[in-house]
Amino acid sequence: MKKLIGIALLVLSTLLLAVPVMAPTGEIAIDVKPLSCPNAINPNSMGNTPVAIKTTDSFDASTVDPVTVGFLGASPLRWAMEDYDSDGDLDMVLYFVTQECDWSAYATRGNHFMAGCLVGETWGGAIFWGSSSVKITKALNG
Ligand SMILES: [Ca+2]
Ligand SMILES: [Ca+2]
Repeated sequence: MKKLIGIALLVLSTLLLAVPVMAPTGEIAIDVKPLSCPNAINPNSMGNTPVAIKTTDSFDASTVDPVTVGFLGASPLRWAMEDYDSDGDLDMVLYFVTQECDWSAYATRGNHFMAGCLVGETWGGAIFWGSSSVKITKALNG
């Protein structure tokens, strides 16, 4: 019986210790096509779509684990820390191959707006997400 209580206490203390490691989740600010508005996208383009993760009072973009980030189902080709909005803090700008992004559910016609959703994790395991409007300029070919 004493042994069981000991094991129970051990399990309990392990759980309590694990709590601070469990990171919070939250919505963050992103900017599709940084500094450009509206965020016009031709889903048939051979190029890349840049998306900035902004550093704000409540989120530090340097805590982002870039390989966990997905934008409309695509993984980033490359990324860089830069102060793209010139507000004095470093943001993360990620580049996605436009044709790897899943526009198919939305791009049945040209010239309309949809939500560009980004998800990812910090190095500490906190899940975050962000969304920005995107203007689809052309219907998706094929
Ligand atoms: Ca933009
Ligand atoms: Ca900045």
